[in-house]
Amino acid sequence: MNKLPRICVWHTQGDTYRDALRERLPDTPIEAINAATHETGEAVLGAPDSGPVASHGTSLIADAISSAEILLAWKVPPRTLTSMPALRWVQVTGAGVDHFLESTELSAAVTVTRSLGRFGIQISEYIIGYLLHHLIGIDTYREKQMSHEWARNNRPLLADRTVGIIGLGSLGLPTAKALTALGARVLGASHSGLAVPGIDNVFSASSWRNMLSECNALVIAAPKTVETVGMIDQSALDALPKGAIVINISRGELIDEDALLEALERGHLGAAVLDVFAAEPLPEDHPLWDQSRAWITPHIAAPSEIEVIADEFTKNYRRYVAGDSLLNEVDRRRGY
Ligand code: OXD
Repeated sequence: MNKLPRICVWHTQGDTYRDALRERLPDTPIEAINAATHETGEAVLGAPDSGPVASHGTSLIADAISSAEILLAWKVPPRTLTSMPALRWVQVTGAGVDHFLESTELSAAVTVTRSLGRFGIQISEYIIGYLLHHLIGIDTYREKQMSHEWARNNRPLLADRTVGIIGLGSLGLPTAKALTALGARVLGASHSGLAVPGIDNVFSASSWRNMLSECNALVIAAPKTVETVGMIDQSALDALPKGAIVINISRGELIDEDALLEALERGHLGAAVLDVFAAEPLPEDHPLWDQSRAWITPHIAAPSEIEVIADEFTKNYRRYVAGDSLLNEVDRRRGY
């Protein structure tokens, strides 16, 4: 039998990923490198069974990297990819692949695939949870409960609201379907603007601003590309109706954060639900923390579930070995 292609896993939970893959691919050479953090990607532990880098891990890391044909990772620090001469395929453990596509170190010959995980379900639940929380007024009733107050407010329905979704891919589309099932009117924006069943109207990359004035809530679910960075600028925010809710589960860089803060401060926006930020972790002294209309979560809307990602990767690995086309391959030119 030909030698099976080597896999290198680079992740903060590298060992757990490696063990999950070894269960599924017992004959495959798999090395794991535990990165200290996702932010720096810096490695702290050696390859399997090697112990800390400080003792004898460094050369094992170098070996694992230089001989791997396949990389499973969320992100890697500078100079990793240039140390991988055998690399042919990167599977990203998340939905967004911007960290790799932005790297000038990624050779054009390397295929990039992304994971689908259960991100679509996770994102839909997150978005609908926050929308309902705001519409029902859960916090207000909780406060009234504390003071034993029987005070009834209006009870707006999601079914009477219009939600705009920017990005109708593996995250935006399931959300659109779930919202439609609850009776909300959904508008969407995608690069092509092609009609999608169940979505009232789909706008294109050149016409998406036309939908904003109708959106009681705006969900940002588009990938980070040269086209989308900074797209939610002050004029986009101003075009939303007063009191609208902005929800960002994509990448912080899609929104002009200063303009967002200003729109929250002057009460033009009713709320911003933010899972992602231009700088992560959000710096401790960032004004968004103390903005009462901002709802902040630490990039948890759609966590990668190791067992699910391991299943998905294994399926693709078998296709790779068989010479079949890979699932969820990214168009590197388009950026998603
Ligand atoms: C992803 C993410 O891209 O979690 O999967 O941000």
